[in-house]
Amino acid sequence: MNQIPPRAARTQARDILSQADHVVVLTGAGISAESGVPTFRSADGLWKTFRAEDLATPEAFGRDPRLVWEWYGWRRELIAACAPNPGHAALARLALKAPGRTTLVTQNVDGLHHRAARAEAGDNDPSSGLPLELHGAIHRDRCSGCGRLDEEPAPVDATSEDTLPRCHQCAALMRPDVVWFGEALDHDLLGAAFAAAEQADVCLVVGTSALVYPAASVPDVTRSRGGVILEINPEATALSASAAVTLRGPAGLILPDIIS
Ligand code: BJW
Ligand code: ZN
Repeated sequence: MNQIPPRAARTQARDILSQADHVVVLTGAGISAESGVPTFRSADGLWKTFRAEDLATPEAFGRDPRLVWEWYGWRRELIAACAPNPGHAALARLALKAPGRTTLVTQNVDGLHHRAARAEAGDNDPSSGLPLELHGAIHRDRCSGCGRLDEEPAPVDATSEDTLPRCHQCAALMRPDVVWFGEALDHDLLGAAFAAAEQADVCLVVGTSALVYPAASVPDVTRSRGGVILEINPEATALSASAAVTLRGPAGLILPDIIS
């Protein structure tokens, strides 16, 4: 895990990033691995122990909302105990230093990019460092009936179906505000991500297996418009063959090195 790619590749990545007019960054679970948040498909990933069909689909929630809430309650607690790492901080600096030049797009629901942007911005406006969260945010509740959001829900009691949170507007069950398999991503967020990918000369892809669509199309959009893909991942992925530069190693070590 502590491998760091050769100096020449890091220099090349630094040059590509500094010469770009527009950069789109796509992150996945791997950027938060060094913060202690489990990935999904790595050797010790969540999908090695848990079945996505039982926990991360609307059908699973319809069948057994208590089980789904129990799992999300456990993950909320785990994530609440984690903090952004130097990789999140470096990306936040990249996005904050020239507003409008860099767009952060994440598949992660852990909120760590947000926290890093606020920390790096200090007393300044953090908004250009905030990511488009394509798969939602695990700390928020959303009504499964009327869609009402609750930004600061109370901890969920998943001891029985009767104790699960319900909407105070329409009485339907509340659910985590995340995107499950088979559900559409937010139309405006996805549109903004693809628009940034079309405009970008560089798509920096960090810590994703690039297997889940439509998010995995973001780098392809940049490449189809003549831009290049720069990948940071300790493992080869579905995207590696299309990347102009691949830096094999942990994001928390590599990103601070290539982003000044
Ligand atoms: C490190 C590291 C370190 C480790 N540093 N790196 C086209 C083709 C085939 C299928 C489809 C298709 N289009 C749609 C589909 C179906 C499906 C899909 O993509 N399935 C494939 C898996 C086969 N997609 C969907 O269902 C999506 N919806 C949709 O398409 O809707 C259509 C529709 C339209 C209109 C009406 C209705 C429907 C929704 C997908 C939602 C995904 N949701 C999840 C759960 C989110 C909530 C939660 O967290 O509980 O999102 S699944 C999970 O996978 C999560 C992630 O965001 C997502 C991606 O995972 P990610 O981030 O890539 O993580 P890993 O674990 O896979 O990879 C980690 C990487 O990090 C590894 O490569 C490591 O090596 C690396 N790494 N340490 C850097 N230190
Ligand atoms: Zn409601």
